[in-house]
Amino acid sequence: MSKFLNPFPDFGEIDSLLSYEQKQIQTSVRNFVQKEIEPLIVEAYRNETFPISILSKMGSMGLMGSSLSGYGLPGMDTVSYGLVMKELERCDSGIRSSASVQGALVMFPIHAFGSEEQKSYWLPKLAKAESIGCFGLSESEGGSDPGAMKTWVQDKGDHYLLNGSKMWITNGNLAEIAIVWAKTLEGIRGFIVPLKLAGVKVVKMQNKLSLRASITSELIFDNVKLPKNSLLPKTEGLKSAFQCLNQARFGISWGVIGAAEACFLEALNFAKNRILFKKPLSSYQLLQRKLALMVTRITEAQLLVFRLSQIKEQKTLQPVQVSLAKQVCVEMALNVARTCRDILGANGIMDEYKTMRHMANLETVYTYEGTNDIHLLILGQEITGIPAFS
Ligand code: TGC
Ligand code: FAD
Repeated sequence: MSKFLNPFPDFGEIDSLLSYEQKQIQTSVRNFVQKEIEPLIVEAYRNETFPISILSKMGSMGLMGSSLSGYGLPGMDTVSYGLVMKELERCDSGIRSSASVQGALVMFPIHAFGSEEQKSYWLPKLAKAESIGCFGLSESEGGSDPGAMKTWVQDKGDHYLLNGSKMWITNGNLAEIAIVWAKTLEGIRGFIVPLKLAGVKVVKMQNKLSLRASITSELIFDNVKLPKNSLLPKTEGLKSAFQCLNQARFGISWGVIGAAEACFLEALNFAKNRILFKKPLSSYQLLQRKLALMVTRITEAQLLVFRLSQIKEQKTLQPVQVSLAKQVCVEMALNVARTCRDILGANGIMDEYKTMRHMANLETVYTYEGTNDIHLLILGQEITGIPAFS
């Protein structure tokens, strides 16, 4: 077999750029996923449940908030963090989502905007997955425009009063706390909301046709009395919420490449073994064109995220570069998954093959964390200087 396909497409020779430690991290996460998560994923997807037993194992492996440091956190470098996301999403986008939300959307805001007391209490627990968190930004009336949110918090002197609702919240029914973004007299702020408080209702959203191995919930807040220490004191408007999204969007850009590689390898293997018109399917020009284009697109994405990781490591990565990566990588992965589904023929619609599960998941990934359109509009604004959102 060509050295480039042993075992995954590596025409950019990215592997040769990885340090010994980065390769060790990738291998140990891949082995963990294959042994502990792959055997559970099809059942979880069929039953629309999350395989909860894996959370504490992910915690003990340092996969929660792995790029954060201090408070006993792993402090992984940017490429290692990307490789973790990629290996998780090679199995299922819902599995990567659980770690993205816990790390980038719950631990990151506590780390970046929390008080010393909040950080030292919550970060070690969340890192070990002894406690699970969720992130409540989107509401039912237009997730792309979070500034139009209706959820609000009033300062009542000795406590805060929270009212409103959040929709499409990953990990909601698994979570002990939610990072809730709400309007206040001083603008939008973030709060750590314990979901056991009186007046909080968490409702599982059922019958999704995508990201089924992930829990998605609605959070309803009816006159919830929040203690004063719930406020994340350093949050300043929507931009603090967007800073969390930058972290998660970056991880998604790496993650979806894992899903694309998984689909590609499944389709390649199928095409090599499928005999049609007396020859292997892979011997036909039309097939080879599809395979060649997919490897090309995957390689472009691999090179892009590696380069942006170097820039992130230098702490100069701009949000617009993250938008570019999220848009390019997710669109690539979705197109690869659709092409692979086609190559598998009728078999491709069965869950014995992973490709259609990835394809359906990627429809969610295309939409959440800023839709593909929103990221193109962010790029358009950067290029022209004209915001076209409204
Ligand atoms: P706009 O006026 O443009 O900005 C408000 C303030 O925020 C600053 N800012 C950013 N700062 C850091 N990083 C970014 N990416 C930033 N984007 C904007 C901006 O400079 C401004 O700062 P200041 O100092 O002037 O106040 O805000 P806008 O309301 O007009 O928003 C524009 C738009 C459309 C780009 C934004 O709303 C957007 O990104 N919409 C998409 C919403 C979204 O991505 N939601 C995701 C919800 S969470 C989720 O989906 C989790 S999925 C779970 C999983 O990962 O599994
Ligand atoms: P809308 O904003 O209504 O957009 C609908 C369509 O309009 C899209 O095609 C969009 O691109 C387009 N559009 C929007 N604005 C413009 C414009 N100005 N110009 C042109 N076209 C435009 N949110 C959280 O806060 N926390 C979570 O944990 C979370 N998890 C999620 C899990 C799942 C499974 C899903 C599906 C979503 C999740 N979300 C979460 C919500 C997600 O972030 C939103 O779905 C997303 O931001 C898009 O919002 P919307 O669905 O309301 O679509």
